[in-house]
Amino acid sequence: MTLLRDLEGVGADRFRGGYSRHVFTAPELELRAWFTEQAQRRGLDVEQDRNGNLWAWWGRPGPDAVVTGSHLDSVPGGGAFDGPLGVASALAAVDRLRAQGFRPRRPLAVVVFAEEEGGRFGVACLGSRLLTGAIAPERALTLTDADGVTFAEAARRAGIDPARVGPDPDRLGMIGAFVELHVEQGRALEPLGQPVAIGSTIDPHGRWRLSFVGRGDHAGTALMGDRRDPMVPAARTVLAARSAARAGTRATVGRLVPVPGGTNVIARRVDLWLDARSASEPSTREAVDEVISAARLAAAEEGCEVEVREESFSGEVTFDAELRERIQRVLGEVPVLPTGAGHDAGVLAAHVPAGMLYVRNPTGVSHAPEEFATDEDCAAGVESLAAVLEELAG
Ligand code: HGY
Ligand code: MN
Ligand code: MN
Repeated sequence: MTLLRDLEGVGADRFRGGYSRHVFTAPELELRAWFTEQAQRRGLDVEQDRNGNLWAWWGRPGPDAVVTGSHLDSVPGGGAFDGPLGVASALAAVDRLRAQGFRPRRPLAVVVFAEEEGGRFGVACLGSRLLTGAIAPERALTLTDADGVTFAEAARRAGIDPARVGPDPDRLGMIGAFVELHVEQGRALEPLGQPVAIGSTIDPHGRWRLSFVGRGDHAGTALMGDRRDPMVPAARTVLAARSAARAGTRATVGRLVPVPGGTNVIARRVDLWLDARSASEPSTREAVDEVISAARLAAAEEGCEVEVREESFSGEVTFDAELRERIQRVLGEVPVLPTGAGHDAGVLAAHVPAGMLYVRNPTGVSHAPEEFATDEDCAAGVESLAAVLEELAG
């Protein structure tokens, strides 16, 4: 997709592969500047809200606005499409509508939400959670990144007044409908031979941090029987996540950080993060409880302490039925898909009519460089999004 090609290379991560574009870091700020320039070139008025989300308005901001967009930040080593495809497609849809001589009869906005992945400060959908009051500003402001920089400090450097961070009911109240286009994550459309789908639900999902504390020592001199090595219960917890993931539940440890992390050093502390999801909250929590019990047993058997903290949890989301039917009428017979991936649309869905469009990903892979969508399918996504926006704002 032409607009996406503008972003190639920005935040390329030579060590991890893919892209690392974390909120308010140089690459993401570069993408924000790109978005602002592209939106202004289209005559849209761009503003940054109190929480660092960008809003590009076609027409004066006002009630009953039709809003689309997504995010520009990525996971570490992420793909090129997760987030930016929704933003670029929204700009391309504006082009298409303007070329048709369309003039919205309701305010229309393209939004870029901040920190959707939680890749820097650990809480997913931070920008939309702040907007909707789903996270307390005090908690958000004190979140820290791997270097100990707080969200407050990073936001301040990005021109945001930390004292104003928090719920924005007036802005939320302006949204009449929100539709997010996103690359498919999983591989349902390829076998169906369809380029575009409509979202139906988002699985309940959460993140837990487990911190194991033992005794640091020399790898070569500490006798095995004397050790309190936190890496051992951490490793058993990773395996427990795999065995707890049954009957459709997904449990993952993708991030594990030993301290100090030396080759010849027995760690004194190991932090790991568990990501758990399934179609129901009870089964998600059941799996998590099983993992946590295994972690506590493993820690005790190794003479280590363990602290468990739920960092975020999102309940099941069912997108607005009326909006979905309206989208369906516009797009005709396209598949309707559930997803295990969280999105800002899922956060907004608790407050405003929200919906999603997915563009086929032939690899099905996401959160990795292999994430992909063909130009033809991206064009089909833009055409679908433009038709939906015309229906909603016309
Ligand atoms: O983790 C997720 O599901 C989303 O990509 N933030
Ligand atoms: Mn993602
Ligand atoms: Mn995403």
